[in-house]
Amino acid sequence: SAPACDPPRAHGALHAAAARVLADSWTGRSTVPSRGLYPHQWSWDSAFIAVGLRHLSPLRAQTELETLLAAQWADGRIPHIVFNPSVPLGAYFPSPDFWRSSTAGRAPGAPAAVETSGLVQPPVHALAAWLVHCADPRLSRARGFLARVHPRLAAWHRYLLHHRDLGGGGLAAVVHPWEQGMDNSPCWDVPLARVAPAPARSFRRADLDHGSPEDRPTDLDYGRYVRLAADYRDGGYRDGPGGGAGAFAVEDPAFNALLAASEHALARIARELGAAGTARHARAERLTAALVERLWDPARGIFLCRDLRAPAQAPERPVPGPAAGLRVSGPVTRGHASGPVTRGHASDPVDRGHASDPVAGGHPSGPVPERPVPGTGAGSHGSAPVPERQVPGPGTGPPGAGLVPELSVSGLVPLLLPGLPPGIVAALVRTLRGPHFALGGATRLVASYDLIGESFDPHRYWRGPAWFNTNWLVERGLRAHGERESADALREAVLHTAGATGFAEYADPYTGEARGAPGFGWTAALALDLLH
Ligand code: 9YW
Repeated sequence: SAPACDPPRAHGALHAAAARVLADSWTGRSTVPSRGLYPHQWSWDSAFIAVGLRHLSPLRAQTELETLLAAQWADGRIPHIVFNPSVPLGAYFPSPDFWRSSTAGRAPGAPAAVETSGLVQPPVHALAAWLVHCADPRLSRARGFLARVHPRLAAWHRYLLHHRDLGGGGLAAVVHPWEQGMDNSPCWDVPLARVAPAPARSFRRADLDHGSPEDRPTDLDYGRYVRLAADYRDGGYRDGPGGGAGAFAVEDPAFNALLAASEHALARIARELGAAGTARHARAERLTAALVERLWDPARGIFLCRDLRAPAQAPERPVPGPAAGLRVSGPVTRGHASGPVTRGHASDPVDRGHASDPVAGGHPSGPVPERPVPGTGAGSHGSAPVPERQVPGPGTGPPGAGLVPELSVSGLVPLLLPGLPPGIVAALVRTLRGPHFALGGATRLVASYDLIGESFDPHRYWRGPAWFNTNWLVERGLRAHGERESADALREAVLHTAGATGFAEYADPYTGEARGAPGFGWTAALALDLLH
């Protein structure tokens, strides 16, 4: 049955205002992130938006995800943008004539009936589908919602784990900064520097019609985004040898943590459908183990990105200690780091701590993993938490081979995962409160990037501003690990700032001042979710 939809009285106005943003952004089948800046359907935006919409209309929330999934490619990828044919071509760049999905993407099976991009975005969808189901299980069952989305979500995860395990260590890699969703994060500065930018005069940035240039990525960034996307397109959007991706390949902590969280959610979905979800939970734990093995930096107390294309030679000069901010890459490791990793425990619910979401237990079964994750002890059933020290990277010097020494909110998002070793949870919480993020001290919201990092900029997109989706994820992580006071404070800060900024796209992490587009979809949706 549907949950109570009465918002707390004090937040009644906020609830109504958020609902208005979502109503104004609804196109009939899906929700735009922003009418002006982003007038189509975006993949991870839709997932977050569905999480909020479920409190207003479970039917609209289901439709939101169904519309996105209808644009899935035959190889399983969920495209990062689904274009609305009634929006003029010039309203957003790159438009369908750039992506040419229905022709250039024929090999991986792009749909013919709808134009999409050929990139992906973080896999929040199974988590969103489960939460949407939980808002009104009766409606969900009556419409066969989970039965219809389950095979598509399973194919999506299969795509990521098979076609995108470019490092061979059991994690999915992104081949473009737009795929990870934090476009101009300082984490990409070194990997992107190897990409020859497309000439600025070869494209027109529609985003600058809506946002001020100092809040947005630079022209040089865009030149590189365009080059990478065009190369991928010209290789027919094929992954692996012979495909167009190549210059940029990064394993990102948030992307993979969301995949693991979504595997846990898929296990619950399978169970609701009468199957067991055990294999899915086990896979989520293997992903968690691979995250720890490949991306955890014990010295910095945060997960880092791994640059799979970092040059193989040793650094030429001494490498600075933690947080010194110099960007020096160590020798690349293409394969997985050595040493077996024990699987973590598999029974913790993704959504524990949220009283409104029914929590399914972890017994599951579901499809057998199509391929064991190398180096993670696949097939065994160990129940010990993932060991913390089997991590590339010495305690005080450079991070491990290929790890990018930039502290981003992405490295905090794995807090979401139930199977993280307690020592890592404690270290992440310390990092959140310490000088790099100062949560509860100088800031009330989690910044997108290291407050004392040399690339920090409180206004420039993913180089410092606080974003609402990542704050929602960190809030959930804090709550899942029993950090109730911090979670409550963060929740209040998100609600306050969302309301005070008119649901801005992002905000100055110190002052809470609105930046970017107003009336932003996921800001309104996730504020609504936090009200429940
Ligand atoms: C782009 C829509 C998207 C988000 C991304 C954000 C930005 C730029 O806007 O991407 O042109 O796709 O970085 O996370 O999904 O809101």
